[in-house]
Amino acid sequence: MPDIRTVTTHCPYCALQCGTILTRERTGVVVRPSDFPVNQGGLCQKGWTAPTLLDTPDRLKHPLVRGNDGELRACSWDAALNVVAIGLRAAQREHGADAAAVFGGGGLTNEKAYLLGKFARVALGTRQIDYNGRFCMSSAAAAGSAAFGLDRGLPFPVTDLGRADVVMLAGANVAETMPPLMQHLTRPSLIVLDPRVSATAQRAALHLQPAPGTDLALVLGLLHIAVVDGFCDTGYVRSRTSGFDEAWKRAMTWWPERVERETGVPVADLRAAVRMLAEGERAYILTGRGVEQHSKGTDTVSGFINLALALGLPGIDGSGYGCLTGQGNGQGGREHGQKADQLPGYRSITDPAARQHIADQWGVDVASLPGPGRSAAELFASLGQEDGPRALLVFGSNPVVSAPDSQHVVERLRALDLLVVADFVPSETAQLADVVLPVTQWAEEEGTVTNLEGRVLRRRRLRVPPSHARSDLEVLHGLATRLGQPGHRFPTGAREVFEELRSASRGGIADYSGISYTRLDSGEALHWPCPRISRGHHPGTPRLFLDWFAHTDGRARFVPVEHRPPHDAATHHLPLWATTGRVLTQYQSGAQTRRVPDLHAANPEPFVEVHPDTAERAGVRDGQLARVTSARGSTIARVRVEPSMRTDTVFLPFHFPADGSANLITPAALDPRSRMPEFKVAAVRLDALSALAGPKSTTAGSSPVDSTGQTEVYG
Ligand SMILES: Nc1nc2c(c(=O)[nH]1)N[C@H]1C(S)=C(S)[C@@H](COP(=O)(O)OP(=O)(O)OC[C@H]3O[C@@H](n4cnc5c(=O)[nH]c(N)nc54)[C@H](O)[C@@H]3O)O[C@H]1N2
Ligand SMILES: Nc1nc2c(c(=O)[nH]1)N[C@H]1C(S)=C(S)[C@@H](COP(=O)(O)OP(=O)(O)OC[C@H]3O[C@@H](n4cnc5c(=O)[nH]c(N)nc54)[C@H](O)[C@@H]3O)O[C@H]1N2
Ligand code: SF4
Ligand SMILES: [Mo]
Repeated sequence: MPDIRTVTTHCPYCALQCGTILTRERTGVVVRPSDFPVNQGGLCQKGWTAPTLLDTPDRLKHPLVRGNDGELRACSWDAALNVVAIGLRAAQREHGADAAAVFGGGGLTNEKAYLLGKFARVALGTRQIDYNGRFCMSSAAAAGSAAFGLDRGLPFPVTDLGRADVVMLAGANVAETMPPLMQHLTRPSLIVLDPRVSATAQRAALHLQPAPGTDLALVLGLLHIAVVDGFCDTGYVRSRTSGFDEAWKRAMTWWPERVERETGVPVADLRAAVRMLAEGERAYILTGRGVEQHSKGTDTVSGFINLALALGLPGIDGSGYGCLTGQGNGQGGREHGQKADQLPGYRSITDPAARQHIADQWGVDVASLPGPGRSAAELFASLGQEDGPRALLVFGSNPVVSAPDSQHVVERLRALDLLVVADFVPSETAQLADVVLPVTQWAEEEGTVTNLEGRVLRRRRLRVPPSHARSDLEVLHGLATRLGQPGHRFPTGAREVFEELRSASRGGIADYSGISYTRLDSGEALHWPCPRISRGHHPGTPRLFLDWFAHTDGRARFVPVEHRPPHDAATHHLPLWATTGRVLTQYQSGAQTRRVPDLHAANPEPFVEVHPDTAERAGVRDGQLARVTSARGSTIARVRVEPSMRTDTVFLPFHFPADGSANLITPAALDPRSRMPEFKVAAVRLDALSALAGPKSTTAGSSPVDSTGQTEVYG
């Protein structure tokens, strides 16, 4: 394995995938930004400090197996993989194929995501595989597919935003979550929709500050104003869309004064937002988790797409709608088959032609391919239950901290016969595991990821991994062969896996068949779809929808949507809304960034942002510890009194574990179509910690329910 001095690669964290150059110096690995159009020489603090994690003192160095005494102990790879294979087979022998389950992540490379899906369907023959992207952009994906016939976060390059006159950021705090993106947002006027005066809202020309969970009413109101005030692009609607009348019927009753009452946003601001979007020559509407992570997230995104269609934005060069994908490979991670209902190439696992194509690719009988499994939250809720899995493999997620109603998730994980976690640090989930498998990190392996603009990028190896770490691909190979699979079916080389992936994706929605490591290594900017063609090379598709949308009639579809309240109701006992999100220096469950001293020092503990009047009413002071309690349980956080907060809303970051975890209070109420949990609204009470007695947290009311009581299949 070559040990190289310098490589050009990409940041291990978010979907922006800033370009970086890594160098091995005597002092360790050093990072600097590369000349990549997305970050244009910029990196956020997470990017600058990313190499620190490579040599973090508590990095996992040996496989660990839990002994009869309950202690995790180092052992050989052979021994650990044998324990896993025997445990998986025992569970399946006794309880059927679906007794083994797999949970993946949107941080995994395309190659890993692909091989993980193949491993679940072929080596385990289980239906039960899903991934943390279900918690991330599943609502936007479902709404995007319904409207446009395919789901690619941004159907245009990020650099297009720099030419815009106006950009609406609906529930996205990019100044903290994708800081280098702000370089592309200096020219356009920003309209920000956020219940908080976020770092991004501070840069906005217009900030709408709705109550959490009211965005659907808000956007129905914006559509209402657009139509009534004559801003609807009727020519575009007639020639490029279908379904306007039904969508308009719902928006008709959302007159501005009603919207103001529901959302708290003044009518004048609603009108100003529509006027700015309509009068800008080039305009974009972008959604983030703030509007998507709700039990009505899919409908809310449909509402924003309806507004964009009425204004004639999507599929026009210089304008559009997009969803800001979150994780490093949040886009590619949702295309290659680690979703419960999906086969590679963004194919549906229930489509007979898709099943046949993939079965042929994999050299297996089509009848052996399982059908769709449970979505993430439903999978967690079923673990160890009568009809649920008894064994779970986790690759690239830390659900003990990041899943909704997490206390209940911990109980379910504890009920398993076998929990296996592959990670490079002892995450909170790894600490619960029966077997922990130490894997290599981004700078120690090859692969590809697909960034938020659908551009496929090469991650490159800089250095040799620690001697006992194996790559996820090697782990899957080791397990598959122990489960009786021929070794060649589970290659360990990223390039080989990519060759298989591109062939499997051929003819699918996300077609990578024209992309190769050779083309990527020569510096080509390749956005999917990029099919293999008989003569020459397909150039890839940086801008989608310019001529057609991906439905068979080539039109985009309005989807009729109606507002509904959140799962929780505010009561005398739980009078406030809690919403959750991110801070600049911590990433996700914090498993990685809490181990980077410079990042952790900037935000070392859980906090809750509270308006001064709300704090006073609750009897809490700035800097004090407070307990935030919902119907699920309670969490402890330090009070930050913040005059710009709404008086009915508090905000907590979700990056912290144990009794400071925000997900102790979030509901596992699910969107009926995307199965997205309601991370962004919980009814809560705030109390000074000292004034409290009684149980630390409760776990009542825990099985996931969708907000409408429906159980239809998700998108
Ligand atoms: N620093 C940092 N950067 C990250 C990540 C990280 O963990 N840390 N994670 C990455 C990932 S995976 C993702 S998905 C992205 C997420 O990126 P964002 O979507 O920007 O992140 P959030 O902070 O979850 O939510 C954005 C904003 O939504 C607001 N919000 C809360 N409730 C509501 C509501 O009901 N309506 C509206 N309109 N707004 C609401 C919050 O106040 C918050 O400011 O970030 C990526 N980048
Ligand atoms: N309350 C609340 N909860 C939320 C959200 C919210 O806004 N509010 N946001 C949700 C969103 S958008 C997301 S994306 C999720 C994310 O939440 P998680 O799924 O928990 O994401 P991470 O913390 O990134 O966990 C990744 C884990 O995998 C490890 N890892 C990283 N790369 C690899 C790899 O290549 N291989 C292996 N084997 N392991 C790897 C890391 O060390 C880490 O332990 O959280 C969700 N939870
Ligand atoms: S913005 Fe995202 S990709 Fe860029 S340096 Fe920061 S974490 Fe890395
Ligand atoms: Mo995410």
